[in-house]
Amino acid sequence: MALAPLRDPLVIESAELRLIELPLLHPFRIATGTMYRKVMPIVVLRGGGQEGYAEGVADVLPDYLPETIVSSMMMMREVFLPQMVGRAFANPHEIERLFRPWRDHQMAKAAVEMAFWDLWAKVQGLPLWQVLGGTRDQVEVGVSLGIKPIPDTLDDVRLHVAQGYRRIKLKVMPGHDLKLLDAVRAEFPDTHLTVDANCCYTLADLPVLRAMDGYGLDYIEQPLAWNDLHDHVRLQSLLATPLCLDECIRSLPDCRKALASDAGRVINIKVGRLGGHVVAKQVHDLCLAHDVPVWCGGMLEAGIGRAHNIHLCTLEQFSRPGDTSSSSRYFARDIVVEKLETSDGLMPIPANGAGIGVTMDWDFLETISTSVETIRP
Ligand code: OSB
Ligand code: MG
Repeated sequence: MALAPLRDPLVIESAELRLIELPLLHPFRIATGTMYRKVMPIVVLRGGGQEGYAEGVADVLPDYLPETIVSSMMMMREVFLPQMVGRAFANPHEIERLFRPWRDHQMAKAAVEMAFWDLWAKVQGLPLWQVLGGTRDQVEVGVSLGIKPIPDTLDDVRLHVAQGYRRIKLKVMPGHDLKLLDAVRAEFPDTHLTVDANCCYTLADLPVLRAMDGYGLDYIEQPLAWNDLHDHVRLQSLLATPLCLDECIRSLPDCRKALASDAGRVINIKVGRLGGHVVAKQVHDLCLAHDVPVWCGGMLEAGIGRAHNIHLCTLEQFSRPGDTSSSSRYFARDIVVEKLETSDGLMPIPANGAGIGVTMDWDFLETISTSVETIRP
């Protein structure tokens, strides 16, 4: 990635760390639990006369990956932000290098690294997609539909197909899979369809997983354990449908090993899970070199995280529709002023100014903040 250094390194003058709570319009149920509201850290970095923003994507409980709101807030407050504030950085790679020795905590690293990208792009007066090296001006999106009774899911599929979404992803779990696929395929024989199991099957479920081969799915997302590439290798060898890895890919070496062992043939890139845009871009580049399709996953982000994701999707190898659908599907009111809405399954790149191209709705943010702290040199 050609990252022109600034003429003068960018000094991080201060950081603000907030926790906000945003109600979800509809509960979102996946195999591991149900989410009713989003609790999320917001990071603001100040320097060079600008502000850079990011959201953290950890959950309250360690139900997706081991990180939690508590652990990621602690790591940002005690470790990552104090290492940045008062110091100067020439580009985001220096942030990635600074945090690389510290094990795990990718979501906490990602939030501060992403805020730096936004700030760094703004100081240069450039949109984030351009400094990331993106090549498209709109991105194709699909939707991820949470677990509901089958008739309700059919209504959801009808609605989103009619809205032009380019792919429908159904959350599944043991006991809620083949009947659902029968019903959806009966009405939508040609729709791009995928399933996401969030790790809830094992190789003992092989008969069900084999049967999924019969539904013309684009891929099966993360059927097996979050830390088990080995079993995915075995499963992929027994299925015709490509496996897509989400939880299993938490670093560039994870992706290298997955591709080398054929543990999956599609990669879900989530910036938060990978520790930031630098690693997300490295995973993207590796997949590009191996001709493996990637797409951008989501964590029910509000407008700041969603805007970051949309900019990332402009990179060349994001050849499958992502989960970065309209903000109004999730929230009655978002934390940014601009509306992040799709039209015919296409999401425009936010472009209100440099960086992530959206404006924080500070008045609203204040009303939903449960804590605010400032980190100074
Ligand atoms: O596995 O992709 C996932 C949401 C929370 C945790 C994990 C996942 C998801 C989603 C939602 O699928 C995607 C979205 O943001 O709409
Ligand atoms: Mg997933």
